[in-house]
Amino acid sequence: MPITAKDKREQLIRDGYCIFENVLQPEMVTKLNAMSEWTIAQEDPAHFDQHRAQGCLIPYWRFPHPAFAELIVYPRAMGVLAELGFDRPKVWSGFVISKPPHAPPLFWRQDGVLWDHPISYTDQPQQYFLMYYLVDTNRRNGCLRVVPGSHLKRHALHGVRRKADDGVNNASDLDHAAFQYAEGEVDVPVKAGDVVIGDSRLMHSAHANQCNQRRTVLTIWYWPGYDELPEDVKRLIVNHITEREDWCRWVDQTRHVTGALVPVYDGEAEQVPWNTNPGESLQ
Ligand SMILES: O=C(O)CCC(=O)C(=O)O
Repeated sequence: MPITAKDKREQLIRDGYCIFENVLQPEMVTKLNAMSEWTIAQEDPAHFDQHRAQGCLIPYWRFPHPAFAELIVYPRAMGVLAELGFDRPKVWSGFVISKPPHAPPLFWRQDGVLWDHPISYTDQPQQYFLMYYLVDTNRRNGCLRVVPGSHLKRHALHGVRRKADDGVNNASDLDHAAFQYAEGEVDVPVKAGDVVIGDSRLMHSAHANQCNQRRTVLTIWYWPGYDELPEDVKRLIVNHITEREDWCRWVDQTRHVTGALVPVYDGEAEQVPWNTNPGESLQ
């Protein structure tokens, strides 16, 4: 597959993220805003207290809505992945993450799960997020922040220890190290309809929403070069879906739309252990 977006691909591999502008058409942004509001209205109030730092974190299969399935296969997004050289991506999870007005910042995090596998210490494309903000974002309403290059290089944030009930997820301890300024961080403001593509291992966070309007992002995980991944990684990817009844039900119900993007693995390999903490090989 020829790579036509060479500069962006280089940035994605080197810095861990890149942005494509105007990917969603305005009608799609309107439709997704309506879908997000509907989804948020279905959720249990306790969820929002537990996830105050994110606002909410609602997977697409929890309250299935056709607009989310449409977004997963959105032709212009698939076109962008193809420009980056990925014409056979597979999809994984995806979430509505929405900060209400006057909401706290997100804590620093990375979302790699393959740290037990040597592939995590290479620049081979693995797991990418596609993030669609549904309003224009800036520092005041909670834009994304990232530490460029932190997917490949150890940063002080990798040493920040987390415990259960440490006041981070529910943002009750904003003095925690996971909320502080990070060396090298940059803001990533975007317009509604742009897409931010990023490496799951990238350290990222978001500013507080100090405005009166909700700030929603839809994030979808893909495995852009699935066919090239090792067998034990493919096994982990597929197991993660098949272990969840609600996710499998969603796959069955939306197969006519998303079928080509659902990962399949029929081999004999055992899955690599799920590990979200980088080992010493990350220097
Ligand atoms: O809220 C955001 O801007 C990003 C959210 C996110 O990436 C996360 O919760 O992992």
